[in-house]
Amino acid sequence: MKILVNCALPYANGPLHPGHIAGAYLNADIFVRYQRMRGNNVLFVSGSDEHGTPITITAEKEKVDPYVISSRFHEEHLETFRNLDINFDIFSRTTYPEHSETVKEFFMHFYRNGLLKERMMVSPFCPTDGRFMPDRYIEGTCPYCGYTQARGDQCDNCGRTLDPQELIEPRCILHGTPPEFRETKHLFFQLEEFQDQLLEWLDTKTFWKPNVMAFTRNFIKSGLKERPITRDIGWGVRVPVEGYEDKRIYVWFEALIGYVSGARIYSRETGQDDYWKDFYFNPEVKNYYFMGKDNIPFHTIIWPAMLMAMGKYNLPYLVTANEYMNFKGLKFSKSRGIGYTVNEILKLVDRDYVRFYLAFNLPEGGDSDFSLEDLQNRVNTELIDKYGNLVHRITSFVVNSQIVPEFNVEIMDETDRTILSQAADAAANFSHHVEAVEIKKALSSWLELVRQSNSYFNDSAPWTLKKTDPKRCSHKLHISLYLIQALSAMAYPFIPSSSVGMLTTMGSKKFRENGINWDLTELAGSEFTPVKSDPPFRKLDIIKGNPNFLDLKIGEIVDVKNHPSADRLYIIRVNMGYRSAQVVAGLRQHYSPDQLLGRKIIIVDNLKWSKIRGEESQGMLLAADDGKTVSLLSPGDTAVKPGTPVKIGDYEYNTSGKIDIDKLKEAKLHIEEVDGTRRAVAVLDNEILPLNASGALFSSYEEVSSGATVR
Ligand code: B3M
Ligand code: ZN
Repeated sequence: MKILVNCALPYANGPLHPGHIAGAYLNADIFVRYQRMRGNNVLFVSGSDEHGTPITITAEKEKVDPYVISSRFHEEHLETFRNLDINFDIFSRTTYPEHSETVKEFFMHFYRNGLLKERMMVSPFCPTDGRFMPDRYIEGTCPYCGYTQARGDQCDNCGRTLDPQELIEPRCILHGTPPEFRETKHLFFQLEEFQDQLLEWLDTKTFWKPNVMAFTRNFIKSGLKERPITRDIGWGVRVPVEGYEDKRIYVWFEALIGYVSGARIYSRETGQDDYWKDFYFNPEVKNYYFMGKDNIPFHTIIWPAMLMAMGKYNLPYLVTANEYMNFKGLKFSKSRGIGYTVNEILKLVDRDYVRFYLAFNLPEGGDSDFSLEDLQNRVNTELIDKYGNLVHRITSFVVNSQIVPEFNVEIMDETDRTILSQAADAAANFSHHVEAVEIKKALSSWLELVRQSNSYFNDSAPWTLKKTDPKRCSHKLHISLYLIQALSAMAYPFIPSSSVGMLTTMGSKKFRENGINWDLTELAGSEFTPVKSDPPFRKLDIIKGNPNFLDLKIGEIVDVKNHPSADRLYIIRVNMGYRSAQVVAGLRQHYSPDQLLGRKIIIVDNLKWSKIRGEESQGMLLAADDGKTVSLLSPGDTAVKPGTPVKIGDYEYNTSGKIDIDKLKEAKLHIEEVDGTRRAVAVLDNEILPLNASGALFSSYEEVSSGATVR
């Protein structure tokens, strides 16, 4: 059977974090590996989404071509997927010429069939640069919440979608000048023509998950409207129509076509030009789409409408979307320093452990939370204690006792029959859940069989039977080996390289002869000659190694008042992004309120709160003091946002809890020359480590000498 699996094309605009992987890629890879074990012929496609304004904005900041940015992250994403054993048949690029050709075919088909209509729109035009600006290039004050840095398309503070014309005091982010609003023509895709056809089709999707249906119905509720699919921008796929030379196709519209172009490119590269066609044109072939929840309407409405407009293409069979995996309740963000990238985690943790934990914690039914502590805990208790140990105990017992494991139907007892039927049930449930893309439930069926197999092996007590009933001992060992063979086969989609290692250790004849195959879950024909080996897993021990007990954050001073009853003290209000804190600080002899207002500083966020002369102090601002000068610490990068965590060397805060001033002193914060510049450093585990946030180091606002203490 042929199956097409398409995975949302990640924007080539930043590193992948666990949230991305848990959102769409790991579950797809698990699904694909399982389908291949069942002998199905899967085409597994994804690629880099290289267009769009986030990439051009990064490029303008770095003063390079957008292609430089997207190439950098394309390579990085490829490496991340490779390191995680997520193996697409093709990870394509939307800057490939074959992609623009495919887009052109779709576009011209729509154009000729009257599905693209020209309309006038009002858009921001930057008079300084003499060009139209994408909505994202306009910033201003949000009319709803008053946030001063709302973007033209959305307010990051209150989350509302915006039109740049709604912004108060709008300005262009490149030039700082106010935009004019001018008329400009665009082509609109006639989405509403497909409303009835879409509704009818959606009615057949009774097996879709509730979150996907809810998003979709919600999108349709207000009625489908025509949508502009061209943009006034210079980076993207060209519009193959006269009069549109300065415009480009809207990134979402062409990125979706990346699924088809990716399959075509794969076919050409493997020397079978027509290979892709069956996947899209043979109605027997099911098409699966995997993505994060914010991508749903594009895949359940826009893309199906485009495919309907094309005529003969297969519509999605199943669209499945996960919710978000967060980091301590916040969205992962490299630029804001929240959480880790996948590549950072892979430096500490084996790929199969990462895959196991992300699968265990997949945000399938709702959002989930990632933490390294939880990762270590789950891997050690669920994967290693329960499963790895079982595999090792069984194989090493057989090797050491030199008993030949042999199944003997004549001495089957009730426990044997029970465990064999439990194994059959587990395999059936597992299949059912993976096929419905309920990955966490599949893993639960597996864990259940792990638990049952542990009981079976313990209750069998082969160490006793060995002396009392060698024949039965050999029989029970055979069943035990069969159980770990079935478990390893079921675990393969989750932890592929470890499973292969274990099947090799247990000397599975079927595996030796046929490789990874669902047949390994069947008892019939199973034979084993285990070999001596080390335990399959080593316990994770990464957490207690993190000595950083300081929760340091970037703050911005937003208000300064004199303390009513202490003439050296200020009462300072600090914006920390997600909350604000009141801090009492002895800075009155060193700074005027004007000098402090608006400054970015470091605040110790896990210091016990205290009352200082009757006023509450909810943290401490870090300042250097060399005996002559007292100076606040300054972030090297002034663009760093309030709330950004400050790391010490590579250490994030280890979440160990509140501290007092004496504990703070143990970190020996001071100023030290690092590569010729005076920097704020801490001493942890006898190592001098610089404070840093978003890659930038800290110095002091005013000059202080090396060795100055920081408090
Ligand atoms: N690049 C959005 C995202 O990465 C977008 C998906 C395109 S799929 C055709 O979330
Ligand atoms: Zn707002």
